Amino acid sequence: MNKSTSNPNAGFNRWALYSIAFAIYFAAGIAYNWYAGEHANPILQIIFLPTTAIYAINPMHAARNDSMQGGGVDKLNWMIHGLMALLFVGWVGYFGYVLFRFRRPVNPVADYTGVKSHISTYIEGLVALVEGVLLIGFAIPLWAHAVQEFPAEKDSTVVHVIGQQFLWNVWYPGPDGFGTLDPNSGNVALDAKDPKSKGNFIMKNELVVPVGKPVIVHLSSRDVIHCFASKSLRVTQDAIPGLNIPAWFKPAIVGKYWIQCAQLCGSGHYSMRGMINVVSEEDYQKYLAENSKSAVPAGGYE
Ligand SMILES: [Cu+2]
Repeated sequence: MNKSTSNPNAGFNRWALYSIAFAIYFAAGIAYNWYAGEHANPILQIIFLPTTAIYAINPMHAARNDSMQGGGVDKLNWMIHGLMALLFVGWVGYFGYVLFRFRRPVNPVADYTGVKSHISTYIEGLVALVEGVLLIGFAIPLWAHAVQEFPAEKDSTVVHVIGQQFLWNVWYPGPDGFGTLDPNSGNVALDAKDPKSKGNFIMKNELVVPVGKPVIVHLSSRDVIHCFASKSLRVTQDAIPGLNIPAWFKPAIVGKYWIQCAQLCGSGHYSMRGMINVVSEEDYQKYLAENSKSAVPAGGYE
């Protein structure tokens, strides 16, 4: 037997030393990340990984919600993170307690009876209950609102967005609505033979919409699965070849927002970014008028 195991206090002292060292490291990490903010050095951020992770999920750094329909997503996100934080503190706290309480120097012989209390079962039941409330009471209604409670097309800006390796084609309707696409074209192009294509136009990586009005985006893809995601506008929906999947959002603030493809879709995935330009109704009408003029001429090309 060496000296440390014969002394019942030796284990505790070592453990206390580790705890103090970790507390200092943790505090230094918090201080560093707080101080450095967005200019933090990546190597130091890795060295201070536990606190960097906490700093990274800081809601102050999450994309600001600039949509009118996205508040529920944020609320649900908060509740789920709150529950997870509670479980994290509970589990880690209990883990630390067990390490200390059952340390070797004071428990040289194992206890083969174990715990008789049922409290852990009750706690598990309670956690499952809270998770059930989050799922049935909040998550499912939120999803139903996003995918079933669509705003009326007549009150909305309606466009088609077609993903393609590695860009977004945005198809705007003309005065008679949407025409047809040319199936023989190697690109996403309008079929000028269809009279309804008159005034339609297709822009690349640019979606201009008026503020304060719902936008319905009919999503599809001409090659692989892409995903139309704009974090600040709280909209994310896959674009799948052969399907027309509508998604909607309601921009609240004039500004520019990224559309980032959120499905790994090939070697150029990283560069598959478009821009949603939220403008005033007046500017939107100007934009439509300007681009319809240079669009498919009346009567087609025949
Ligand atoms: Cu993509």
